Amino acid sequence: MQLEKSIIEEANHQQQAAHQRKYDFVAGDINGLDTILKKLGDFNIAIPSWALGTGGTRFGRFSGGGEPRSLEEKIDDVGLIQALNRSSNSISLHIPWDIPKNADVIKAHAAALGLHFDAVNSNTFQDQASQELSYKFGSLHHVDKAVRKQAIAHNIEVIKYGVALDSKALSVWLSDGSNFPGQLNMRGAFERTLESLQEIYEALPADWKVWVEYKPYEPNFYSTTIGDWGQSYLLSSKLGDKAQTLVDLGHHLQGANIEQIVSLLLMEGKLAGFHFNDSKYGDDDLTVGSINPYQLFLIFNELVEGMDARGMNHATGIGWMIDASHNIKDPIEDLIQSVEAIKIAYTQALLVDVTALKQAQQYNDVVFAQEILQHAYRTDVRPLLAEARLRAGGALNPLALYRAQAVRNQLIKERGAKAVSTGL
Ligand code: AFD
Ligand code: MN
Ligand code: MN
Repeated sequence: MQLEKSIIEEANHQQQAAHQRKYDFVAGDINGLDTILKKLGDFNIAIPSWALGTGGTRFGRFSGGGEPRSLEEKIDDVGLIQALNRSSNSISLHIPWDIPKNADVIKAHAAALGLHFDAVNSNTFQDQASQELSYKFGSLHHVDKAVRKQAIAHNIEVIKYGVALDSKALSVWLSDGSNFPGQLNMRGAFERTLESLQEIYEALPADWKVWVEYKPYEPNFYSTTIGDWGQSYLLSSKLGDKAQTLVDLGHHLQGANIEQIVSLLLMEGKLAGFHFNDSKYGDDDLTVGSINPYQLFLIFNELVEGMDARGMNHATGIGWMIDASHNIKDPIEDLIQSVEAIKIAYTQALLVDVTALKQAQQYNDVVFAQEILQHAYRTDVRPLLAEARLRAGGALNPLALYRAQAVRNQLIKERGAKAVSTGL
């Protein structure tokens, strides 16, 4: 299904007066309002193809119904999100969960909804029925060269799918690691991973990047071969300019200062981009901003400052993507909430008085430095987001409209209550 433009316009019309009041109240105090609205209009976050169905844990999966049954239907769901929020104009595919059989048809389908393709993701953390050798003991780091070769070939195949879709990056997340001390020679595992990645790197087209994701544990519980940003940075440095480090917010041990990691990677030109989500304990993959929105703001504060220092375009300078799992929420509603949370944090970071902050830092005025940051963080920027959406043709309140239109019920009618999408 698609949402007619007239439905969005009608809903906006009804909410216009209330919106205007809230907008005028906030906008009056904001310097450079037009620039901020323009930046908000440009800022899009990619939606992962594997997040449009219900997620699960090893204990179970509870489908909410109406899940997309095919890649086309996944694209349709991203189209719905984009029509509502005008901030989600691309989709990131996971291969082999979502193989585009006919790239031209898939591209045209997406383009009709105003969408294009973000990074493509390889999958060597599961065995596929058709595959000859097992990844039980790893893929790119495997002790057996034949397994490594198979995993390298898969990544090169994923690049080919991406080229056909006009993607520009390959995102690699490996579950390679060990479950018990002694199982693995750590240096050997790292060296083999580097060698394998070098072969994949050679296959990248000139205008492509490879994004190396890290994660401290799970599914392996003793060591992960690319376990933290240092290990990823080491690999991406050795590989070359086309390799960068991908930060998934859930892939840190508790208490890690992610904003500092991000700041330094950006300084070195090695920050590929983000997989956004939120977490309380580990790789929880919860809705962005649902647990620790202040941390998200502090990350964006470093990003805005760092990108400005390097003269980078905020919208296109690095990759912005959600990587979450919707175990109990309607995935579309969850994604709408996540995109909103990301853009709220981004807007608040844009409001930071950089000159005053620099001065406070210079004079070691710790109290004032905190005041400056928290003043921005405590500003209710939601009316600014709504205004930017309105100007872009989206809905003033995407979630309310999604519910008012009973979109999920319509999807259940179209696809069935038991439709299950591919993914984890
Ligand atoms: C993993 C990683 C990742 C990967 C995904 C699969 O975060 O990016 O593609 O899960 O669902 O934890
Ligand atoms: Mn991820
Ligand atoms: Mn993850």
